[in-house]
Amino acid sequence: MQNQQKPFRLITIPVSHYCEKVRWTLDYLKLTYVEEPHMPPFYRFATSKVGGGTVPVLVTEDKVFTDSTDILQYLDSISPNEAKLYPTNSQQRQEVEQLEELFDEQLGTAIRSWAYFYIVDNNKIIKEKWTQNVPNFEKLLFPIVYPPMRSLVRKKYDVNAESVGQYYQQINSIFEKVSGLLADGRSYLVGDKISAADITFASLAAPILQPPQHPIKSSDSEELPAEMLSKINKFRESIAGKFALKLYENWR
Ligand SMILES: N[C@@H](CCC(=O)N[C@@H](CS)C(=O)NCC(=O)O)C(=O)O
Repeated sequence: MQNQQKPFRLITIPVSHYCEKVRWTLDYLKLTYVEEPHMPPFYRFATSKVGGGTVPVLVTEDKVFTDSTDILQYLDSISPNEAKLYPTNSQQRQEVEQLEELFDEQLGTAIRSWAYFYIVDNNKIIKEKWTQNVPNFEKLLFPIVYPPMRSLVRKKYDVNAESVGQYYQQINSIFEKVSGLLADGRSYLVGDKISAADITFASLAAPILQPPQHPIKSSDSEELPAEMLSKINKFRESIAGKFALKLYENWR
C-alpha cells in the first residue's frame, strides 16, 4: 500500500523509454504520482536538486530512487501480493531480474543509440520528441539549446555510422532471445502473469515498435528516414515485437 500522504513525484524526460517503464508500472499498480516532465538539459536541475542524475527519478516522502529497476523493486515492495511484478518463487524472480537487467543494460541502450543515428540531425523530429509535455519555457529554448547539444548526444550515446550496425545486431539478438522464450506458446516471459520483465521489455522496445497506446506520441511515419522505417516495420512484425505490441494493447 502507498503509505504516504502525498502523491509520488516522478521526474522524467517524457520520451525516455526508461521513464516509460516506471510510468507504466505506477499506472499498472494504480499508485498516485505527479510527473515532472523536462527536456534535456533542464531535467538535470530537477534531478540534481534531489541528489540524482539521470531520469527517471522517483521521490517519495522518505527516499529518492534514481534507477528504474530500484524504483520498480520499491514499488513492488509496497504493492499487494496479487499485483506484484516480481514473482514470489525465487527461481522465477531470478529469471525476471536477469531479463530486466539484460533489457536495461543492452536493449534500452542499443535502441537509443540506433534510433538517434537516424534522427539526430533532424531538428523537427528531435523537437517533437524532446518537448512533448515539458514546460513552455523549455520548449521555447529548444532552438537555442539543441544545436550545441547535438554533438554531446552523438558522443554520449556513441551515435555514428561505425557503431549503428552493431547496435542493430544487438537489438536483433535480444529480440531473437525473446522470440525463443515465447516459442513454447507462453503468454508472458516468466510464469503465467505479467512481470517486471514484460513491462521492461515492452517499454524499452517501444521506440522501435511505436505502440499506439504509448502515452507519448510517435513520430509520423512519413517523417522518418525510409531505412529506419523499414527496420521498424521488421521489428514490429517479429514474434518479440508482436508480443510487446500485444502487452501494450492489453495492459497499457
Ligand atoms: N539505468 C538507468 C538508465 C536511465 C537512463 O539512461 N536515462 C536517460 C534517459 S533515456 C538519461 O537520463 N539520459 C540523460 C543523461 O544521461 O544525462 C535506469 O534504468 O534508470
